[in-house]
This record gives sequence, structure tokens and C-alpha cells, in this order.
Amino acid sequence: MLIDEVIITVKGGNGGNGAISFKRNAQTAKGGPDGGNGGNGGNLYVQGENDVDTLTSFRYKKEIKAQDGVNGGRYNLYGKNGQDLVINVPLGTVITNLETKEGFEVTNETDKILIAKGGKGGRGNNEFKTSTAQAPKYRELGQSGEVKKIKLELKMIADIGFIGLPNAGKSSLLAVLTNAHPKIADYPFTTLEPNLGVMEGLVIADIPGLIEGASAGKGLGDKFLKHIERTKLLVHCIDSSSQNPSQDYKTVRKELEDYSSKLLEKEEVIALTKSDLIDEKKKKDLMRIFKKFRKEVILISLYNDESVDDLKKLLLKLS
Ligand SMILES: Nc1nc2c(ncn2[C@@H]2O[C@H](COP(=O)(O)OP(=O)(O)OP(=O)(O)O)[C@@H](O)[C@H]2O)c(=O)[nH]1
Ligand SMILES: [Mg+2]
Repeated sequence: MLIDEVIITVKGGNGGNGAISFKRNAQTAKGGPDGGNGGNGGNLYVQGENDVDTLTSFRYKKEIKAQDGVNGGRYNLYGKNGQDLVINVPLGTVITNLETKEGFEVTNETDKILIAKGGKGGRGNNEFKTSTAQAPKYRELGQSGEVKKIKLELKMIADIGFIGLPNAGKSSLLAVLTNAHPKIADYPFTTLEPNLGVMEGLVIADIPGLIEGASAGKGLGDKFLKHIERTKLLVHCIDSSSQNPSQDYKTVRKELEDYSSKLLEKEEVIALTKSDLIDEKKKKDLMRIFKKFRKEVILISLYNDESVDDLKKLLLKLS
């Protein structure tokens, strides 16, 4: 079970300030107060949505805020209320207020749940007029919207797991096949925590690279393998430009075995990545070598759309 998790600050809109103003025109040199009220800040709601599967859309957001109310104006002009904002989260998302530790689960698509209330607009000086105070010089400021730090959590079971040595191109594949934006870089252990993406409803987990001795704690160890224990299908990514791809394959298989022999029995696709870096002869040789493992083998390059498409079709067929 994987947990897709994001922490964001949510804010209701601030209320607009009330105005201080007095009627002044050609006829009235010294009129009464006419400062209008500020508008209320917009509320922030969450609502469940069936069509979204991950919290990916929140991953790079630090803060979400509803609109502020507009300040009141002269001539008793009311400031406009700020617009409410509804954010959509996948059904099953658990939302926890990190300060109070209170939490709830979003279970349906119909309820709009208030998570940060907008601030009330302040009253303008016109509202403070009384028989004894005909020219009040005070007004209220708008109240601040509620601010909360919340955690969004979604429990997911991955259908497909990407495994392989560090730098094999796992995250790159996840990025082209799904809506995810994992960090990709030309060095080992770029991925430190599993990344999740969704491809046509299938959840794909890209886990940190494994190295020889991972089951004994080397590198980032093998603790992330627990996330793929329940997947139906593994995609074993092997850098086809590596010195010894078949040795790379065996190294990772050995670590899988040391973790749990059940992982070896899972259906597995061998993805020979970065095929743009090798010549035709090496492609043929690798296909010949890897076919011996009696698995589906596919050559793939980010720079060859057809190969990406073929991998996608294969994964959809096998899942
Ligand atoms: N030429 C070429 N480079 C690729 C291809 N796929 C990935 N790369 C490069 O390989 C490097 C490693 O890619 P990642 O996707 O970060 O590899 P990873 O397996 O997720 O690595 P870790 O997270 O460290 O385990 C990056 O510099 C990518 O740009 C490809 O098809 N062709
Ligand atoms: Mg990675």
C-alpha cells in the first residue's frame, strides 16, 4: 500500500476593509459618513471527485487561497465578496489539520466541505453613525481568512511497479507514461521516495533504485520493495548502454529474491532503456540475450515515441 501524501497551507480570503468617507459634493460641503462595508473573503472548500486518482496536482503547490473581499468605498459602496474556491481531491483522500490533528475522509462527490473560512468584511464608517455620533471617523478592518496547514493523504495499491538499478531510467519512463512529474537526473539515487503516476486508471509506482547488497541495507536498502509486493506486474528497467546489462538484471533479481522469493514469481516485463544510445548490433545482441529469461522484452527510448507507445500497450495488455 502506497501513500500519496502532500502538505499544503489553505487560506480563506481576507475580508475587505470598511471605508471612512464623508459625503462631499457641490451641494453638500460637509455631509454625513458614506464609507461602505468591505466584502467577505471567499471560503475554501474541498469536494471529492471520482475522476482524479492521485494528489499529483497538489504536489508543487504550497498554498491555496480563496479570493479576498474588496475594500468598501465612498458613496456607501460595498466591496464585492471574494469568490469561494473549491478544490477537488480524489475520493478516499484523508484530510488532517496538522495543528489540531483532526481529520476526515472525503467519501462522496456531493458534499462541499468547508476547510478554511473567509474573513468577514469590515464595516464602513456609515454603519457607525448614531444620533450622538453623526460623523464617526472609524471603521472596521476586514478579518483575516482562516489559515490551516493540512495534510492530504491517499492510500493506493499500485498495479505496476518499476524496478531496476539506480539511473536506469525508471522515473523518466514514469514521466512519459503518466501524469507524474518525478525528479529525473543523471546520477544514482535521484529518487528517494516512491513516485506514483496513473496511466489509464492503472497506478504505477516508481521506486528508488536497488543495488547489490540492498537487501543488507546498501544504498537506500530494500525497504521500498514492500510497496510493490502487491503489484500485479513489475517492469524491470535496465540501461541498455550499461557495461553489462545481463549482469545488472541478475543483480537486481538477486536482491528481489533476498527480500522475498514471491517477487521473483511476479509477472515481469524487461525494459531495455536508453536504446538510442546503442547501435543496431547491440540491440540485436541484447534482445537475444534477454529473450533467454523467457519474459516479455522491449527496447525503449524516450526519444522514440513508438517504443514508448509499445510499452504502454504491453502494460495495458498485461494488467
Ligand atoms: N539517452 C537517453 N537517456 C535517458 C533515457 N531515459 C532516461 N535517460 C536519462 O537517464 C538518467 C537517469 O534517469 P532517471 O529516470 O532519473 O533514472 P532512475 O532509474 O529513476 O534513477 P534513480 O531514481 O536514481 O534510481 C537521466 O539523465 C535521464 O535523462 C533514454 O531513453 N535515452
Ligand atoms: Mg528515479
